[in-house]
Amino acid sequence: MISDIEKTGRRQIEEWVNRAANQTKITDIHTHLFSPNFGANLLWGIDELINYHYLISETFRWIDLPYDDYWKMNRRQQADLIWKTLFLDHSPVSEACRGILTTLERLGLDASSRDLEAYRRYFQGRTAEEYVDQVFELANLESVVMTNDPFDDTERPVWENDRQNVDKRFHAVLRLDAMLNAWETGSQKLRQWGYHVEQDFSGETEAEARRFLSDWIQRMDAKYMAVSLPPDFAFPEDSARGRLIAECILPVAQQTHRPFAMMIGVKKLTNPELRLAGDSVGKASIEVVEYLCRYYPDVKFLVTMLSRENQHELCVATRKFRNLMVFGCWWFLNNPSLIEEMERMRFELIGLSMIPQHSDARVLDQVVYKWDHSRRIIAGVLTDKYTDIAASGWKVTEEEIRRDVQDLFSDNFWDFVNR
Ligand code: HDL
Ligand code: ZN
Repeated sequence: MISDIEKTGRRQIEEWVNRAANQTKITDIHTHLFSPNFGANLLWGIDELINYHYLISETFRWIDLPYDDYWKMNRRQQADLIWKTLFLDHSPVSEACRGILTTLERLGLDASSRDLEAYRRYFQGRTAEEYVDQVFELANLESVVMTNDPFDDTERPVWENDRQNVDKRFHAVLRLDAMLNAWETGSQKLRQWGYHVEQDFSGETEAEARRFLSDWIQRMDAKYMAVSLPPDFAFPEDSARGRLIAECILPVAQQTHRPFAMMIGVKKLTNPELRLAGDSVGKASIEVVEYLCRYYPDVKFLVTMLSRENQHELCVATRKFRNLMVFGCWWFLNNPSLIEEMERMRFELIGLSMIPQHSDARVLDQVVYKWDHSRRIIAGVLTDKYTDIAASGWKVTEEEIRRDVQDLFSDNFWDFVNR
């Protein structure tokens, strides 16, 4: 039974929280989006939205088509198949399907028409540049943080020849999976680029790998270094990855004051036939996170874990280490039921000192739905939390709610990066 003060407080608090949650511009701290000057690397429009790898795996659950037959199709044919399977033959109730409907509606298109050709016509003749402006406005974004891979042959030339044209709303991150998780090929590429490294770590390998990291952090003005890691990630570890983290990543993170982001728990290519859609999840060790935060107190760690089973212990670890910043509801956790559970757990265990969400958007238009959905869920949980303290007589004000939401949606990240 809610008391009178709660009822009054609740309605007023809900109005304040919703206004703050909708009006506060977001820094989206992890995406796979690209500034338009990266060309085709920036995905946008209805056919890319429908071809999101989440929907590819969901489609294959319903069809017997050989995987290779799908991969031989062009994007339009692939989108037609996904649209028919997940939207027309079955109701689009999954979060990835629902997201497309939210985006269509926010773009002013008629989701009830189910007219894919009409949706395609909407995008004809558009340019990426002007669509970025429209989408940032719709999603109320301040900026996004990209995932930048110097080992990607289509991306590296832009950093070498056209970095002055990177849109200032797109911040860079030095993504290091191709170095840390594939040192044999990674070391070969570093050698090609003039870094004197050897796979067996002989000679000046460690110093040269550090030079590579420093060079690219500077070239990109990378806000942090990042890597995705398997469920069995261990540290310290007598492996190439263990040595690179210990002797290269951590020293450079300390020298540059750039955080090291660990995205832990991805099981790569559980079903390789699905390619990018084939990755899965596994519970990882929180002890590794605790060890790194404890023994490297001068390094800042951004951490997100993929398994639901890791979330509570990650919150507790975050309480223990001020150099640990938990962020987001990553990938298979980015669904309303789990976002709600995770944010409630975080607000109750660590208060407002965390980064509640990132979009992980791969297609520009996705930020519209990913943030619509998350703003609403986060606002709902925050309303409960403020109402709880108001019920005890605490004076909740709109000004302080706006301050707190600004921290959650942007300033906690920038304060951590710049600390
Ligand atoms: O490693 C990552 O950054 C993951 O987010 C993968 O890119 C994954 O494929 C993804 O898009 N998850 O949302
Ligand atoms: Zn990602």
